[in-house]
Amino acid sequence: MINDLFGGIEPQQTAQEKLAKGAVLLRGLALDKADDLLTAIRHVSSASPFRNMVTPAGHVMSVAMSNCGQAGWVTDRSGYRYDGTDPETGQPWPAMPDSFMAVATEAATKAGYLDFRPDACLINLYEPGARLSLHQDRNERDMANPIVSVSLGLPATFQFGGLKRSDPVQKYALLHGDVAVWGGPSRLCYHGVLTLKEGEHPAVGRMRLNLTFRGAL
Ligand code: MD3
Ligand code: FE
Repeated sequence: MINDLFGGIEPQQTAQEKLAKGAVLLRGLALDKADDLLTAIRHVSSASPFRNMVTPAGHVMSVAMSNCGQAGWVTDRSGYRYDGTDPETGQPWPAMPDSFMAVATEAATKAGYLDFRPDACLINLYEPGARLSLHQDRNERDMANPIVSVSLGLPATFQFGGLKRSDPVQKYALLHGDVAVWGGPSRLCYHGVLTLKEGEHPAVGRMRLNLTFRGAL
């Protein structure tokens, strides 16, 4: 019976939701990898601790950040850029953990980006009250690379707009284990995260963590 090859047990399949041209949401793709990713985040942040960076306008960001890979995203009074050195430690950023690279390439492949090899991963830590205002990611050299994002911990409301800041935004809930891939025509779309609500996640605690994988160099 061709319709019952798996005896009624379907192979693991994550829902694939198209958000826009080039943007795909893979609900729960990282659920079974979350414990490994959390262990790797602890490892990275023990070498390059989370810190609240300062924007060029002089505002302290409410989101705390760290990075791993060949380059990390940094901001200070002189601007936004990628840097091979962590300015807080004076050392190279920690290497990209294998579990990070594996989830990034799996997601990109599922979304149709077959040879994405990220060289940078920005790790965002949100505590209740933290937010990320509407922005574009435009510090990466080659916009042909997608960005892969992995959400862990408390749920957040994500805003996704158009190519102009004033374009209307759609809102999506991003939950523990959700993975999204942003490329092609959506690569330069404005996006942001609304103020994180109070809560306690069973595996992650009172926070949200987000990994964004980038081809920066
Ligand atoms: C859409 N992070 O670090 S991930 C960022 O949840 C950032 O921490 C958010 O925006 C977070 O820059 C959102 C989802 C995301 C990331 C990059 C995008 C959406 C994107 C690039 C283009 C379009
Ligand atoms: Fe962004």
